Amino acid sequence: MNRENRRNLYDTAVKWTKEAGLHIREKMANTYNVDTKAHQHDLVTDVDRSVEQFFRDKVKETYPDHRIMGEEGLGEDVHDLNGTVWIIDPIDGTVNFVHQGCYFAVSIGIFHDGEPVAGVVFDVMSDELFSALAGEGLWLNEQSLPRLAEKAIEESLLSFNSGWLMKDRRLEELVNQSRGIRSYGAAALEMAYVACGRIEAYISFNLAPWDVAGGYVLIREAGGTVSNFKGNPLTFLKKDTLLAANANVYTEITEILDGMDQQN
Ligand code: 2AM
Ligand code: CA
Ligand code: CA
Ligand code: CA
Repeated sequence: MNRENRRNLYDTAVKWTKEAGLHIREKMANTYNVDTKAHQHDLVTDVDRSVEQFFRDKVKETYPDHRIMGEEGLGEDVHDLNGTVWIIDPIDGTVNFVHQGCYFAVSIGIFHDGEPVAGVVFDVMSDELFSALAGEGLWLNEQSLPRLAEKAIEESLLSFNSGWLMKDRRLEELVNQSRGIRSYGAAALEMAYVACGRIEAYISFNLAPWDVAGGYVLIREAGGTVSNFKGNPLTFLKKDTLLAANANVYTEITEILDGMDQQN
């Protein structure tokens, strides 16, 4: 894909994501249906489905040869990243959306033959749109963002949810050594915050490709590091663990976690 096509694809993804944001605001003004999925932490609404449908219709109409992998399953069953693939989370942070009416995002990651092209994460209620065009830069709304500066863990804010702390006590050491822990309940937003330097790392034990695809493109463009807990690159084809961080904080975190492993 040439540079002009990549730029056009990025511009289109940003435009549609803004439209999706307006659509969500309209839907929020009315009642919508909420269902539980796998367990009580896991909700889905009519709005999640209609936003995914919106992207599916737009992509199919404009780029019939592109494929879509979306959380709500309205796209294709995608088992490889050949050609152009849109990885879509129509609403990331559905529990926040339902309970708080804020702190949720639309997340889009576009890949071509496995390489990132564009990432868009839109915090609809705060009107913050984080976007990246691979190799060309990273923006918060119209403002270009710099690459991340080096930070020590002592001056870093980290983000993970409390359930993970109960599951893996090694995280206690990160609580001790960092400046503080935050937990926002929306993976795509937390990755966007790593990319713009509001927090230095985001950790999760179980995320799907649509949770991480948009944020991955942002963090990569910011010069941060993203992998699973084993240090392997994400495949965007299955659920996985995630360590997404400012590059040198990433190294410090892996040293702390590996050091704890050796003590056990
Ligand atoms: P979602 O809102 O799109 O489902 C919550 O801590 C974060 O984890 C959200 O980004 C949420 O995305 C994601 N997540 C991934 N799998 C989940 C699950 N099974 N239940 C709840 N949240 C999940
Ligand atoms: Ca969900
Ligand atoms: Ca999600
Ligand atoms: Ca979702």
